[in-house]
Amino acid sequence: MTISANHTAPDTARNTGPDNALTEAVKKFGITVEDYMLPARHQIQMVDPEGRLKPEGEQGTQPGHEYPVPGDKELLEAYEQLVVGRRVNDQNSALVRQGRMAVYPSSHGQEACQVAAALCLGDGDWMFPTYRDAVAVMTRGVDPVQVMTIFRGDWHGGYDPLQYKVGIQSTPLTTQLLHAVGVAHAAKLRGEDTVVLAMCGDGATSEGDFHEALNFAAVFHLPVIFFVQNNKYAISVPLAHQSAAPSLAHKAVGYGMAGERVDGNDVVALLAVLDRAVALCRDGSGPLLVEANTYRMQAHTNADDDTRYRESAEVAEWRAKDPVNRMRTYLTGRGILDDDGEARIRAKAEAVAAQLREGLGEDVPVDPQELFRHVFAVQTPQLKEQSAFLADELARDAASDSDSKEAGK
Ligand SMILES: Cc1ncc(C[n+]2csc(CCOP(=O)(O)OP(=O)(O)O)c2C)c(N)n1
Ligand SMILES: [Mg+2]
Repeated sequence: MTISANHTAPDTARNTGPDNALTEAVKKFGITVEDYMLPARHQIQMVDPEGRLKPEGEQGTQPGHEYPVPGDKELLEAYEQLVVGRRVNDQNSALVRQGRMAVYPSSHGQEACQVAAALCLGDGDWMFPTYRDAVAVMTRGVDPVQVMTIFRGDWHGGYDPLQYKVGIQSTPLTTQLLHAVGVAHAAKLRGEDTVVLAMCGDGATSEGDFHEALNFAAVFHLPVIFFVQNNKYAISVPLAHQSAAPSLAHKAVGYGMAGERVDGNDVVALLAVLDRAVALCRDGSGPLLVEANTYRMQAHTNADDDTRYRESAEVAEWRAKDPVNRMRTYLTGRGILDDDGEARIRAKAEAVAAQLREGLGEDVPVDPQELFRHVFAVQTPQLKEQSAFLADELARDAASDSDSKEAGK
């Protein structure tokens, strides 16, 4: 996408105007614009894989990249959603095996990213998810059965994007980033304080649309957070074959936006970094790029055999960094979570799983004539002819069915 002359940037160039929100924000941090845009030297990690809160000096923060630990209420809510998210991932994988869902790209192991992406947003904000972000969409408040509708081969997306301010779960890689940027641009022109969270994977960062979306968002100072879940694989392609950059967060500075990398299996650090990113975007200091360092624990989808391209030892190494266990240990250790709390949360997760089994267990009523609807505003003669042909065939089928029933009496 070339930015043409009639797309004049609505405010001053980044480093010239005294009113530039980003420059003002950076001044507040007391560091240079470059040091602000470059990610901190280390990824932000607040709770280690053993569930211990790290001392402040070891969390990977540095001047201008400091993050307070989120409040207990937010952390407990996050844990609840982690447990529900894990249960939903595993329930859906079982439903695929039972033929109740056509496909499910599981986010098992990535639940911390999913939950934080939804919890950092306010009611008026927008989320643009991918096919792997069903748990994030559900955490945002969309009915679980509606969220999964897209994965059972039903023809529509399941939910109304406008009602929930959640785009459809995009399968064409990275198209959703452009939609996100468009919504952010519109919100800014209207003077709304909407923040837009745009999600993609590590593989998607190689798409042309990724470049176009980031460049446009940076030039127009749009309130977008590009949230990259680096789960180390794009189907069978490992990260080393995807990018030679020191990290995906480093890509941000090339566009003129701030980048940060965070432990994607540490929901505490994720919430801290994303909460601040939302606040910065709302203040006019967007866009930002946040890279979450995580791992896809299961195959790409049920149609993929991951043993053909990665070692089980690598998967085992990441199992030890599990986001759900880590948070449980941390909260239990702090006395925020006890056995009763755990039992209540588990019961809630079971209730959501039961809702999915029930909702997705019902057959979808199919009307074959829908093949011809919603394609053209005015139907073409060929489609009309095919539709009539199908109607005739269906009527003859129905008649022969009832004849054979009569004969069988
Ligand atoms: C435009 C486009 N090209 C190719 C594909 C096929 N495809 C589906 S998923 C995928 C890998 C994406 O990897 P990544 O962005 O890392 O996301 P992940 O699946 O790991 O969450 C590819 C190449 C697609 N869906 N869309
Ligand atoms: Mg990936």
